[in-house]
Amino acid sequence: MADRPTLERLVKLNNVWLSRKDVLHGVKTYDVSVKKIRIHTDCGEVITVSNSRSSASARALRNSKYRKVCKLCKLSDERVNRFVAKDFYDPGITYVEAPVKKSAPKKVLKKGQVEQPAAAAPSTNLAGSSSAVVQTQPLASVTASQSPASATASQSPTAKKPEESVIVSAKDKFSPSQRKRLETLLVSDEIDLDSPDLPPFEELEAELVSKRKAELVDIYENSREHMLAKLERDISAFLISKGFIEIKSSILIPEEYIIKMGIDKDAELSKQVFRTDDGKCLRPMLAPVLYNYLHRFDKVMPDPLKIFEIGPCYRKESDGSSHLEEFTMVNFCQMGEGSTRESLIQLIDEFLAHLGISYEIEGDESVVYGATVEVMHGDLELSSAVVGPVPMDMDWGVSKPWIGAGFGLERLLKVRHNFKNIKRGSRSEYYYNGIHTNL
Ligand code: ATP
Ligand code: 9VF
Repeated sequence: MADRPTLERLVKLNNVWLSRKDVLHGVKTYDVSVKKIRIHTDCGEVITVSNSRSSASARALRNSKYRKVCKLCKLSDERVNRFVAKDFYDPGITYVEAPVKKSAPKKVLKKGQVEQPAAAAPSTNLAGSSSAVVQTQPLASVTASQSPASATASQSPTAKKPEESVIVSAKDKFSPSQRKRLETLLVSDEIDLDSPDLPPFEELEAELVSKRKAELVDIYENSREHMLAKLERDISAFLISKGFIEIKSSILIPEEYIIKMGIDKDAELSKQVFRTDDGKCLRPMLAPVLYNYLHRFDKVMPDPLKIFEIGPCYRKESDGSSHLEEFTMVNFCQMGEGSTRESLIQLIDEFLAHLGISYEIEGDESVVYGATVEVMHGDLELSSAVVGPVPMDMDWGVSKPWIGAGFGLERLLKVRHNFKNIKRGSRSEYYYNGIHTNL
């Protein structure tokens, strides 16, 4: 048995199209992409819809019910009759109707529209401690210019009683989805969404959208730099000025490097590694290849040897606001003379002073290195730093004292820009320099 005919097949065989208002059009041409079908009707309309068997358009075409025929399309009776006769099934193939899904229909959200929660809770909360008096809107004043979301909000049980004053808790002023949209539009904590003095959702949303658009245009007209790329360039220039040589190595590394770093199969970090099927993995850290460089360049360069690399690292993570699965690490290390704890701390101090980021130093234990120097900003770990030698050096052919530190660049951006979530400064299609791109 075959599945129902695709939308493309329905269009191809009948050469007609049913509009949302059940008006029957003639199809002049159509183009098909991986997911969509774009129909050019005989009357000159262009419609793009999902090329799915289960879409409303496909169902409508299968049901062959039309309300009227488009006059401009000048459809022949033969085309209309063929459509009504349901002549789109291939003889010899038995088609099945897939069971209708019980789940709620997918909501299509328009630009700027915010999805309402399933049970649109009224915003009344008489028990609320920080409360504001809100004048509810009479239904008649819901204008066409309001977004469907705001219209729905106005028709909530609270709004049904016209011109009535109710006490609304500041915390409940916005529905969960409205709050989510506003949080997305805020870059840091520039506005307290629990403040009682805020304007209504649609006003605040419009205000924030225009502010964020202006900021993006400003970037486009002036700096045109991505904050993550710029930070990488700044750090690179700083370390080069301090005598470190820049390395760029492969992001795909042999899986055995993980074991060689003392991370055995049962260790938490081992489970976080993204493996490919040819004995390689996406590097979760820069240290293995830096070890190889220390070993090789020690035979070439004068002592002390100072190297660094900046680049993407990958780890399977579950904790959201400070962890990314794809992040950028800088790892700098020095081997040979002067590689002491004091010089490590001095270097970290100069590095963070250069970036304008405050920090505290703490001690910790790591599976890889044993004792580490943790560089913290409040509760957030900015870096793990180590004073070698460590026993593992033997496996990498390294025999001199060393110091090294690894910093996550997105964590540095999070602190510098006071982002609530680390994603704002990461590689992303959703945020540009901390600004949401869906405006
Ligand atoms: P945490 O304990 O916070 O998960 P970690 O001790 O596993 O970090 P290290 O292996 O020491 O991290 O990596 C050095 C630095 O790289 C960290 O201090 C942090 O700045 C950054 N880093 C590590 N993992 C991530 C991640 N998943 N997302 C963003 N940055 C990360
Ligand atoms: C400290 C962070 C082993 C001599 C080439 C350099 C360091 C930084 C550790 C990183 C890691 N280590 N996430 O080593 O600088 O490796 O766990 Si080296």
